[in-house]
Parts: sequence; structure tokens; C-alpha cells
Amino acid sequence: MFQKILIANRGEIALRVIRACREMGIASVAVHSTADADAMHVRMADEALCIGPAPATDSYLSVPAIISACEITGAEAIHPGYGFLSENANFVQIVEDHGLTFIGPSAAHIRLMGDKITAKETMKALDVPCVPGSDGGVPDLATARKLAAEIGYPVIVKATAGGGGRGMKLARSEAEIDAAFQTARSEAKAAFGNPEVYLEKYLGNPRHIEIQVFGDGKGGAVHLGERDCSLQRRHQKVLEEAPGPSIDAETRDRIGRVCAEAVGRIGYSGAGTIEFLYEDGEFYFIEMNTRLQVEHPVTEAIFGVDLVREQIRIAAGLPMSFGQDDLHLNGHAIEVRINAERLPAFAPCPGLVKTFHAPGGLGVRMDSALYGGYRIPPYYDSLIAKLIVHGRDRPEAIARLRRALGELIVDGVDTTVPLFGALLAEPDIQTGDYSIHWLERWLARELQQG
Ligand code: MV4
Repeated sequence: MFQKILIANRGEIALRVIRACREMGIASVAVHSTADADAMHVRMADEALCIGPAPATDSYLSVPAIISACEITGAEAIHPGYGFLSENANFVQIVEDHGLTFIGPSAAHIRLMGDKITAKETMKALDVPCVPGSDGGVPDLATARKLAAEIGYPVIVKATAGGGGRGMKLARSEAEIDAAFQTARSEAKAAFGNPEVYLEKYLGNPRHIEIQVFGDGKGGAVHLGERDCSLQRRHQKVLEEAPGPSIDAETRDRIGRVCAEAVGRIGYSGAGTIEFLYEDGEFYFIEMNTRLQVEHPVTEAIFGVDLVREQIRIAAGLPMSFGQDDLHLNGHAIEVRINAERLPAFAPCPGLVKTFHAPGGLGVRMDSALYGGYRIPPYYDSLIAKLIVHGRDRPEAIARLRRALGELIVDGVDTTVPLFGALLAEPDIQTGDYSIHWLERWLARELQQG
């Protein structure tokens, strides 16, 4: 096992990793920018090192600074958290070239899934159900027109280097395919340096269901069920829950087995998430994320496992501490993401936090690096806390979430907390009857009324 791990991240996820390290008897190294000298992850780690100025490109994204920090502190492994360098295959290669261990999948697996066309081809070959579409890239307009007609409108043009909603264009009919194709290509070239695009049948009203998987790097793999992450605003998740309100035990078992089998067959190592659109009882693969996700705690809550501990074990060459038969789903969990943002525009609202009080009690988990007197810097993501509740069933989880939100105090900055009370009062939310477009439609109505 490692003696010392460096965490190449900040905020709540850095704390999350430090907590796992401490329980495993592993020393932790925090790295930080000059803007984060007072950050909680710096205080909580066993050691801390300043690696650069405030802009992330010069600190949390600086590969030489992070490698140097490992050499200075003697850290043997790097946990990337989410975002920043977590899905950067070149970084992983450099980490390995320096004799260090990246806590995550191989550079090859990250690269494979980072290119959305190769990801989809791989999954299709592994019998994972995919959205009907072009098999591979679409080289020119004539091909785009021909394929779109075959697939049937509406179609969506997606950048192979995109993902997470970046670089997509909808064509509702033949009249729109030329513009969609050309715009998608030129935007992809400008944004990613790679113009390649592919086509998919556009699904009108699906849910976003993602399956948590875990591979041991030797062909063994398990699944930990699904999360319903349909409630999003501008491709940012707002509330996530597990199990999915629309997924029964048999469906979970069926799609879960397909996913575990697929990642096992490619020799995948560590945590991964297979994203699907789910419509009319069918799953359609869209992307695979090769990192630990923001919303992993809802899965931890219902399965009672520590996914970061498991990531560290796998990276250290140890076997997984559970097999599929050890995993039993218990109850229901919901996470809400709390951002320092001012409504109705969701404008980032950094500044001084005068008072902070985290909710507690049975079934309540607050993952946050906030404290009273902390000044939220303006340079990074506006996520300030994740509130995760666990109950014996969905109604209990909802009641607990309302109760916990009532206990939360954040004074000094505006937050998205007021949204959640209103959201949880909605009949569709109470019954779990929502799809990927529900939240934006609701916000358009709600925020207009004030
Ligand atoms: C789609 C789609 C409909 N049909 N693909 C957006 C994020 C990226 N991961 C995939 N996305 C979508 N892909 C097909 N073939 C609709 C979306 C989509 C979406 C997906 C998940 C959650 C929220 C969304 C909001 C708008 C569009």
C-alpha cells in the first residue's frame, strides 16, 4: 500500500480523498494555488504545498508543478479527484513515466473513452446497447445527409472530442442538417482542435441514467447500480438520486451485468461511469466517464461502500474488497449540489462566508470544504457543498432532505439552496416523474414568476 498520496484537486473532493487516506493510514499531501492558502483541504491534509498562482492553468492543471510536488514530498501516487486532470490521458502517461501511480484507469482506457466515437464502437462491440447512428465519424456533408435520412429525423450531430453536452447540434429535419453538420464541425475544430463528428438519432424525452462500475484491472468487474441524473441545468447536474425512480431490480440487474461484463472484458481498472439515455424502457449508451464522479456519494450511501478507498486499493495492486454478491442495495439516497450563485441567473457569487452551519443527524452527509470566515475565491467552480441524504425509502429520503436543508446556514454569499425547497414540493419530483428536460422547463416557469 502507498504511504503517501498527493491530491491534485481542491474543495470538497480533496477533503473526500483525504478522509479515505486517513482511514487507510496513508499520509496525504494537499497542493494549492496562492488563492487557496486558507482552503480547508490545505488544513486537513498532513502536508501542503503551494504549486502556483490562482488561475487553474498555472496550478491545479500544471503538470510540471504537480509532478514536482510529488518529488518534493515523496508522494507515490496521485488522486486526481474530478475535473482538472482527472481524464487527461497525457497527464497519466507522464505520471507513470515518473515512476508514480495515477489513482484511476490507464492512459489507454482514458484515451479510448475520451474519444466518443471509439468509446461507442468499443461499447457496441461489447454488446452494450447504443443510440442508433453513424458507425464512426461522418467525413462530409453528403454522407451526413445520406446517414441522417437513413437514421430518420430528428438527428443530433456530436463532436467525437466533445462530451458532457459540449459540441452538439440538433437537426430536426432535412432543412437543418447542412447547418448542424457544418456548425458542429467548425465549433469542434475551434474548441477541441478536432473537427470529427458523428450522428445519432435524437431521443426526445429520455432520462439520464448512469451505471457505476468498478474494474480490478485484471478482467474482474462489478456494478453498483444506477443513478438518475436527469435533473440538470445547462448540462450541470443539480440533483441526483439512487436508485433511479424508474428502474426496477430486474432492469438494474440486466443493464448492470452488461456494464460490468463490458468493463471486465477491456480490463478496466478503477471507478467508471457508463452513461445512458433511458427512454421507453430501453437503454442507449452515450458516453463513459473514467473518473470518480461528483455524485458518487449516493451510490456509496445505498451500497455502504467507500469508492475512494476502493480506487486506492486497486491502484496499489490489491484485490477489490467486495465482489458482486457482496453488494446489496439498501434504501434510497439523494444528493443536491449547492452552489454559491445568485438566482435567478445562477450568477457566480464568490465572497466571504460569515456563518456556516452544516446539517447533521441520521442519514445526513455533508461533503463541503466551507467554514465560517472562509472567503470563496472567484477563480474556480461555484460548487460549495453536496448534501447527501439516505433513507429507508424514497419518501423518507425526501423528508430527510427537506429537514436537512432547513438546518443548513450559509450567510454572506447567495446560494442555490432556496431552489431545493420549491423543487421538492413539486408533485413530479415527489413521484420521480421527470426527464432530462424537466428542470429547465420548470426553471423557466419558476424564475419568471420570481
Ligand atoms: C443526446 C440527447 C438526445 N439524443 N443524444 C447532453 C450531454 C451529453 N452527455 C449527451 N447529451 C444529450 N445527448 C441523443 N442521441 C440529449 C442530450 C441532452 C441531455 C442528456 C443528459 C442530460 C441532460 C441533457 C440535456 C440536454 C440534452
